[in-house]
Amino acid sequence: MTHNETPKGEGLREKILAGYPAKLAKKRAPQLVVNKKDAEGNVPSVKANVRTTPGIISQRGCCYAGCKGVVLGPTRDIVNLVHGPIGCSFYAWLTRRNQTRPPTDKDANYMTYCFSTDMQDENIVFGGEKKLRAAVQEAFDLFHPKAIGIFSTCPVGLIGDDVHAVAREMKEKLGINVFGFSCEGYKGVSQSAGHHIANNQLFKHVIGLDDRAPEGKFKITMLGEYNIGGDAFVLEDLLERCGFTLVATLSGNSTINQFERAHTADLNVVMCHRSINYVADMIEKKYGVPWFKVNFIGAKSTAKSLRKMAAFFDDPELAARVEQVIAEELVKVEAAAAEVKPRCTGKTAMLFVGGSRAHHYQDLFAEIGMKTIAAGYEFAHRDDYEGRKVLPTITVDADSRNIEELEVEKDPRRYRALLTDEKRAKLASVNFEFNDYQGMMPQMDDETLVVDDINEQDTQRLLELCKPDVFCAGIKEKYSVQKHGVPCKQLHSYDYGGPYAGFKGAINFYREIDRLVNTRIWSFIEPPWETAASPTLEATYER
Ligand code: CFM
Repeated sequence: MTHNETPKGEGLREKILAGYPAKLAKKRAPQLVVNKKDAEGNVPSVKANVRTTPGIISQRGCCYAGCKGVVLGPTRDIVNLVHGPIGCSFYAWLTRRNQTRPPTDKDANYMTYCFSTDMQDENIVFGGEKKLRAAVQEAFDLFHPKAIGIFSTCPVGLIGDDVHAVAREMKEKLGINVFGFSCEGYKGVSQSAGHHIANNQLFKHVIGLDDRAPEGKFKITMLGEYNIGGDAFVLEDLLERCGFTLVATLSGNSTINQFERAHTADLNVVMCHRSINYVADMIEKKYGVPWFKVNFIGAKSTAKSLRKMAAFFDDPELAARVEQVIAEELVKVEAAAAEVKPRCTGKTAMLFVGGSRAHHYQDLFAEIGMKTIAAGYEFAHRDDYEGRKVLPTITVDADSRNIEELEVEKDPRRYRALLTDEKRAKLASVNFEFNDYQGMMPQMDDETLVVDDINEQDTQRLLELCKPDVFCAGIKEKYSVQKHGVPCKQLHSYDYGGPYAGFKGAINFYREIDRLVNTRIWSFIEPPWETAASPTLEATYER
C-alpha cells in the first residue's frame, strides 16, 4: 500500500472505532479525534485523563510508577523505600534508564539499590507499620542518607498502614528528613496522579528548606527533565556554556539539596508540562519565581528556548553568548540533518508516549523532513493536547478529586517580586508568554489523528492501515509493533541509545532514525503465514 492510498482523517478514525463492540466504540469515540484548526487556531476537544476500560491492553502505568519511578527515580541521594510486596520493587528497579553523575566516588548514589519492606501475607493481615519502621531504621543504620522517601503500594492503601505517621516518627527519631507518599498504584487513572502526589510532597517537605542559592548571575531551575538516556548531561553542559546557572533540576541527575534550594532560582523553565506544571505554579505563588514552558527536544526548539531565557534576563552579554553557542552548534546540526534528509523526507511517524514526548519529538522528525501522521499521550490531560487555555473548562471527576490540591500562600519572608509589572509589560510587548503551553494539537497538521490512551487493538489497526515508517512507543509495544514489519523506537528508554536532548541529542536522533527507517532488514523477513511454503506442524496422537 502506498502512502497515497493510506486512509486518513475521519475515514481512518471510523475504521479504528469499527473494531469495538458498539458500547465500547461509543465510549472510546471522544478519545479519538481528527485534528483540525478553526480560523482562530482552536483545535477540537479530546477526552483525556479518564479511566481505561478494564480488560483493554492499555500502555499506561500506575500511580506508584509515576511517583516512585518517574519523579523520585532520577534522584541519587534519597533512599527510596518501597512499602509493599517485593514485586512492586523489582519492577521499579533499574527498569528505566535513570542515570546520574555523583561528583566523586565518595558521594552517595543509591540509584543502583532496591529498597523494599518485602511485605508478606502476615503483614497484610496484621499490618505492616512495624516492619516499615524497622526498614527505615535499617536503611539509616546502613547508609546514613540525608533523606528517606517511603512509597505506598496498593496493599498499603487497602489495609490502611499510616506511612505518614511512621515518616513523622522516624524523622524525629533519626534527625533526617523522612517523608511518605500515598501513591498506591490504583490512585487516579494513570501515572499522572503519581506525579502530582510526588510533587505535592516534595513541595510540602523539601522545596524551600535551604535558602542558600548557588553563585551565578542568571539562575534557573529546570522542571520536568528526568535525564533519560543522559539528556540532563547534555543540557547541563549546554546551559553552562550559555552562561546560565542551574540551581536545580526536578529531577534529572539531581540531589535532595537541589530540591531544597529549587526556589532560589530567578526563573523556572518547564520541560514536561504534564508531570510538573503544578510545581511551577506553586513556586511562583509562594516564592515569586516566574515560569515559562521550554522544549529542548529538537534543534530549533532548543535554540528558541535558549533565546527566550536570554530575553527574560535582558542582558546583552548573555544574549551574545547564547547566540554564539547556538551558531556553533547549528553548523553541526544542520550538516547532520542535511546528510539524512534526502533519505528521510516524506517518511511517516506515529508517536504514542507518556504525557509530553509524543509532542516534543515531532519537532525532531520535522527537522529531517518526516511527517507525524498520528500521535497521542498515554495519560496526559486536555491541556497537554489542546493548550492551557482549556484549563477552566476541564471537569473535575471523582478520580481527580482524589488527589490533594495544596492551598499555597505567599511566603511573607521569602517571596521575591521577580516579575514586576513593568518587566511583564515590557516582555508582553514582544509577545513573550509566561505560564503558557500551547499543547500538542495546534502544532499538528489538519487531518492527522490524535488518539488518547491508545491500546493494543488501536495500535494493530493503525499499523495495518497506515504502515508508518516508524512507530514510537515503549517496551511493552515494541515487539508487537515490529512483528508488523514496522520499526519501533522506544521514547521512554531510548532503546539504550540517546541522549536526544539539545543540539548534540538532535544529531544522535537524526542518525538513529535514518538507520531505522532506511534499513532493508524488514524486507528480508517474511512471516511464515504469508509464504507458500509455510512450515506445518505434524503430529500423531498416541494412546
Ligand atoms: Fe513527562 Fe517524562 Fe513524559 Fe512522564 Fe513517563 Fe518518562 Fe514519558 Mo516514560 S515525566 S510525561 S510519566 S516526559 S517515564 S521521563 S518517558 S511516559 S513522555
